[in-house]
Amino acid sequence: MAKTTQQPLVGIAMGSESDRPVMEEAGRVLAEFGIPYEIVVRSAHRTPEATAKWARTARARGLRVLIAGAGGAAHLAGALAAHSKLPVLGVPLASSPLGGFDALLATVQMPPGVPVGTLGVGSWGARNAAHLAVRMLAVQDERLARALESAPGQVSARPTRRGRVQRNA
Ligand code: RP5
Repeated sequence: MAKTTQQPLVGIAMGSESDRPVMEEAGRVLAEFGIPYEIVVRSAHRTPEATAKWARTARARGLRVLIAGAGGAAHLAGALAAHSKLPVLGVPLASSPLGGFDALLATVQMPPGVPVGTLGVGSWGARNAAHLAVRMLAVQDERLARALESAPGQVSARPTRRGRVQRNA
């Protein structure tokens, strides 16, 4: 388990070591905002009991948001939401021959009452899960809210003459 030295606020779980390169992109975004996080491998089908325990103890360990990335049979985010009332953000990964569309459907289509906030497939989703976690934490953290306001925007609100959204970066 990788950890920063401070008490982690965000927990990132991924179904396999093979998911790490993509899910570390979420960690990099959190680090940019100075948010301590932990990143672990937990699988809903390979290590179901360890996964349940990680989710059940998350709040007591100081975590405030959970991010789950999984590809094949992508029920990890849903499994975390079954065991924790913390907000769970799901990142479908393109590990299977179906290119991640299967993971997207498995992650997004949760029945009412067991919510998973589902992001896009792969790297974009991992990065946006972290950005969303930052915004969630900023609701009650003035320092973070100010950091968000002064962070360079990825997308300008100003449309171009052709009606497209103009990118700043
Ligand atoms: C899922 O199956 C994991 O989240 C991963 O995306 C996929 C393949 O896992 P490995 O066979 O590479 O361990 O459980």
